[in-house]
Amino acid sequence: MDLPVNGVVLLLHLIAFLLSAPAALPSPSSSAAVAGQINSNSVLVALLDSHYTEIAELVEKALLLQTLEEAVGGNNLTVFAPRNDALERDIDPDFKRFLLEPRNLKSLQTLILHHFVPSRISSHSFPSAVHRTLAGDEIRLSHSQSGHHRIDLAAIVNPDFILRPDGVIHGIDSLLVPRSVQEDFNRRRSLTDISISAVLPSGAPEVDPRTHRLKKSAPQSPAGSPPALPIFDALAPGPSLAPAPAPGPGSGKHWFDGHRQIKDFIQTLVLYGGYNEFADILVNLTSLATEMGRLVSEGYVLTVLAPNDEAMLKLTADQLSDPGAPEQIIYYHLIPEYQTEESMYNAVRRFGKVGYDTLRLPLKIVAREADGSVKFGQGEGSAYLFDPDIYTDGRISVQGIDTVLFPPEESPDLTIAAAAAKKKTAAAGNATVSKPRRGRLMELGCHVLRAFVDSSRFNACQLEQQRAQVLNNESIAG
Ligand SMILES: *[C@@H]1O[C@H](CO)[C@@H](O)[C@H](O)[C@H]1NC(C)=O
Ligand SMILES: *[C@@H]1O[C@H](CO)[C@@H](O)[C@H](O)[C@H]1NC(C)=O
Ligand SMILES: *[C@@H]1O[C@H](CO)[C@@H](O)[C@H](O)[C@H]1NC(C)=O
Ligand SMILES: CC(=O)N[C@H]1CO[C@H](CO)[C@@H](O)[C@@H]1O
Repeated sequence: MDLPVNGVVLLLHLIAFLLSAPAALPSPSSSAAVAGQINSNSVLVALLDSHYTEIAELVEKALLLQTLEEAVGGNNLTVFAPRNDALERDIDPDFKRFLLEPRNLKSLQTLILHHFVPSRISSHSFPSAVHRTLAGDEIRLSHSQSGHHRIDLAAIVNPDFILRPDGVIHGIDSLLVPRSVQEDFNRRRSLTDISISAVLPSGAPEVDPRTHRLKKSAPQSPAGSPPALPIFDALAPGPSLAPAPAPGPGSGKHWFDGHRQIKDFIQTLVLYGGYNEFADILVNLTSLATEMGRLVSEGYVLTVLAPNDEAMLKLTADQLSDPGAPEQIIYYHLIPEYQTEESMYNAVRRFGKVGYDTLRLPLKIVAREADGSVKFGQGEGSAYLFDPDIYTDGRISVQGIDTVLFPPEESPDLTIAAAAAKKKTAAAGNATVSKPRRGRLMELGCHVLRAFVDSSRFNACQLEQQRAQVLNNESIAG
């Protein structure tokens, strides 16, 4: 008799669950969640590193990182990020206090998820529409007379501010408060008058105190356009700056000499000390250095994980003998993003594991936190960030590491090969374990060093090379 009633109750519960917690549903195709790591190029990492620090902080306070990670694993995410002032100045202090009280965590979560849409809404697909947010309710995109697009009551002041393969961030000028949160707040205040608004009224024109003129809102920039600032003014930005898009063939405005930049950083490595082997390889592989220079000239950014000399000396001849092997090794150490020690450390601390793309496509380097530092790679072959920020100029960042990294599927063979080679040399006498290879590297390195750096360094290189040969001959003789 009461069986059907139970069925209905169950169904209602199910519906309520589906409506209230779409974000919590694990997506079967959630690649990021399955792999247990988030891509460093993810829109989520970009948000946390962006200048939208207030909303980023609230995402963490609301304990939503995992929910959002899962959401971005299965779908693109569109983030409507309120500018910091919207959460600092333009918000009722009582409302902010309410949000930060632990017992109101649910309201805070709903508020934050209300700014995320689980699909990609680029500015070119802005026509008026209603979108369902991760909080389960709806927001309305519309067009205002002033030319701004609006999302509910907020103006979209920075459309396409950050574009990533898995999502997009639009900057908006005020907080989006879902009705349910507004009601929770009013209930808490024991006010029945719904008309009290959590967000202070806006609309009073802002006056710039220096010029005594009205402040103009930021000009709208079309999708994919380069940063408004000239490139020289934009130098030394933080990691939040999105890389400038590459100009099409022939359209490159070469304001910026990437080749000079590459030379600078190689010289910095040499002066820094302990990274000569790596510098030498880069110098020898002129095509590689040229390619890096070209990329940087065209607005791309690079992070170089430079293994120190000690690590490079552990490489065996076998590992370097295949044609193209040195290039493959170097390409695996180049990340096409601008990352500093701080940005990488923050990312691994927040997400546990972060996957960085390398120029050796499609291979990635996995980083995680270990001992208060960043550790790259897995198991035996993992490397610590050893000398942070050796060179950082906003486009190229060089981070010293203490082991040469190999992709996971390669490393077992290589470690076996390395172990075999080690045994061989140990049997032959262990004084010169790695010298033969050093001679080889130096041989590679000296050739083009002259072209890139200076001749005194070239001579030193040749001397070093002869010494290595002597040792090499001795070890073969012994
Ligand atoms: C995200 O959007 C991009 C561009 O539309 C698309 O190529 C990509 O497959 C989407 N990713 C997911 C997980 O849907
Ligand atoms: C290897 O080096 C160790 C210490 O440096 C030494 O004790 C050992 O005798 C050496 N073995 C050979 C085969 O030379
Ligand atoms: C080392 O041996 C090679 C041939 O094996 C020889 O050409 C070279 O001159 C030798 N170098 C030194 C410094 O003895
Ligand atoms: C990749 C590359 O250009 N390697 C060169 C490094 O220098 C040696 C010695 O001059 C050349 O033989 C290699 O071709």
